[in-house]
Amino acid sequence: MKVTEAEIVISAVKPSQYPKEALPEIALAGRSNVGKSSLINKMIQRKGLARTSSKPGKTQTLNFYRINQQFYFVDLPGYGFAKVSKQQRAAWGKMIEEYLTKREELKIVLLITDLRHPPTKDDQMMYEWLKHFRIPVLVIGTKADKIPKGKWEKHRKIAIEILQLAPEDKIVLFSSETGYGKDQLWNEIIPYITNKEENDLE
Ligand SMILES: Nc1nc2c(ncn2[C@@H]2O[C@H](COP(=O)(O)OP(=O)(O)OP(=O)(O)O)[C@@H](O)[C@H]2O)c(=O)[nH]1
Ligand SMILES: [Mg+2]
Repeated sequence: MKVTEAEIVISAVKPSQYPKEALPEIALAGRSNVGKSSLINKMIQRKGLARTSSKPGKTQTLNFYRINQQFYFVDLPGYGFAKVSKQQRAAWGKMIEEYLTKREELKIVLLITDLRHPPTKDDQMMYEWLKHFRIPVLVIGTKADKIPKGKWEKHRKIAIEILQLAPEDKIVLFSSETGYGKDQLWNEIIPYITNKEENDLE
């Protein structure tokens, strides 16, 4: 996919602020600091459009990035970040849950995990939760550049086991550093952002 336009439209904290054009949305969920915002930047080739940080807890709102006037990437705050208060965590949890369970425009969640490490308890809970609500999910193992290629398949298998991945799901390996996995990821998500009727005509 050639990205010609990418812009942040809104940093939302409540549903009344979500965009109203009814374009399809792809949300990114995952542990804090795992590389969600970096993945968006790599996919759209815009360094720094989604703000990233080496410190966890950078993204604190639902950030809607409109791509080619065609769809949105929705960058969610990360979970599992210890340095926020209980109240803050509960508020984020509610904000994310409300978005994920009620947003009709949401087509698929990219669940971003760190390929170097086995998925955490939080990752397991998130995966189960998405499956429970029948929200389509694609698991990404990112930061692949940080481990030798020879170990990738072993790490993928461990993640499949720990998440108890359903037969219909898969794990896409990715690196925001090198761009590895970018084309495969576009191929996976394009069906979710293209208009069904248009497809039928082709
Ligand atoms: N080597 C390498 N570093 C990465 C990769 N993806 C992200 N990083 C680094 O990991 C750190 C966190 O990246 P972010 O994209 O801000 O992570 P996030 O998941 O958006 O974090 P929160 O907004 O806090 O939830 C930054 O220092 C990135 O440069 C990757 O694929 N490879
Ligand atoms: Mg972020």
